[in-house]
Amino acid sequence: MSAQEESQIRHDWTREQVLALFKQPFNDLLFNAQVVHRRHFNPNQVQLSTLLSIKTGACPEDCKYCPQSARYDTGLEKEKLLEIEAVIEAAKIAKASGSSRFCMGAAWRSPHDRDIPKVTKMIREVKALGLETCMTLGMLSEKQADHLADAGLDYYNHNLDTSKEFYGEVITTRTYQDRLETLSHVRNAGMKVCAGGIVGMGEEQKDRAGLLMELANLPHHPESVPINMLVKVAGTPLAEEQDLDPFEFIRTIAVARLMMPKSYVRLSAGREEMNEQMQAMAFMAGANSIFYCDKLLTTPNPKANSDMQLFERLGIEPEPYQVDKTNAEQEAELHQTLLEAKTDAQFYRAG
Ligand code: SAM
Ligand code: DTB
Ligand code: SF4
Repeated sequence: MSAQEESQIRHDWTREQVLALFKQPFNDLLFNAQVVHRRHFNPNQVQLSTLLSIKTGACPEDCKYCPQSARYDTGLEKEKLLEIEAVIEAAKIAKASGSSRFCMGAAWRSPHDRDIPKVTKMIREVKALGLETCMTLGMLSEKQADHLADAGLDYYNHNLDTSKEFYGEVITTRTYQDRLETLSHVRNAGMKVCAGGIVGMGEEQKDRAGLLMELANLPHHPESVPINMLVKVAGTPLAEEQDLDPFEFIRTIAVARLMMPKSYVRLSAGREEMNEQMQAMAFMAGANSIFYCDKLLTTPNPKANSDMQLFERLGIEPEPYQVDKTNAEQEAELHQTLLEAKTDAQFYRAG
């Protein structure tokens, strides 16, 4: 496939085509991904998102990777929904340390309607500090998505986690279709979509390809694609899973970059176990976002100062956040992207 074709916005990938990308020689794959990356992004800037768990543990779902499921004994202290003051305090620290987005996560299957006024207040107050906002609260109804969008939520994170075929090995309490429906409610409500998955759960390459195929074949690519390396937590069913070959992880990032050229690809959970060379290679492969906080939701993440030292050594700078964009400008951008997606899909089919 030519570099020209690789940079097209496509929504019609077959698994064979995705596997062919995975199977390129490593140097070719990295080079192609870097070329596509440079077409759409400054290669020396990385977006910083800070995570906060606003409601921890005791989750009724059975996701086999997750330390927060009530079904596994991981020794986690459960907590109620945080008070607004604690959230604002954490957001101020995130902003002061240079983060541009504040992501709030809750260990819920889905929010109760009674929680919506509390989380919409959090959105408004965090936005007022001049930060982009993201939430991940589980499945959303259409109405709940509309409420979050009305409060000004910029991104909603909801991961597909893995391929359709492997999904049942990992989660049984909600379906793949449930996840796709939540993503569609988020998109229809006008929010940006953050959707990705986890690798290293014992899945095969065809499942990693299947995950990326599902994401790229959505009607509109997620603006943000987190690629998490499984964090193995004692007490979860996946605690003893075998390590994934680090080069296969880098390949997954590079293929995500090729398939979703304009999306931010986030080098997400799992950085604590990666050395600096591996993280640098992930940036080379097209990752351009990280979680920048000492703790993810419940597990450790590299310290902010060690991330800044790495950036310094690599000549990378944090991506600045343009807070002055009006809603109308953002809507015009989204409209333009939708138009381009449609034109590109037509072009590709015609070619
Ligand atoms: N409860 C909500 C849900 O699952 O939709 C939101 C929070 S949940 C913790 C968000 C995502 O974190 C999961 O979909 C999964 O992709 C990721 N995650 C959770 N535990 C992880 C682990 N041990 N390693 C890597 N990623 C993990
Ligand atoms: C995502 O894709 N990764 C983040 C975020 N979305 C919410 C969560 C990672 C969690 C890792 C395990 C933990 O710290 O509990
Ligand atoms: Fe609950 Fe989310 Fe963890 Fe699944 S990933 S157990 S839904 S907190």
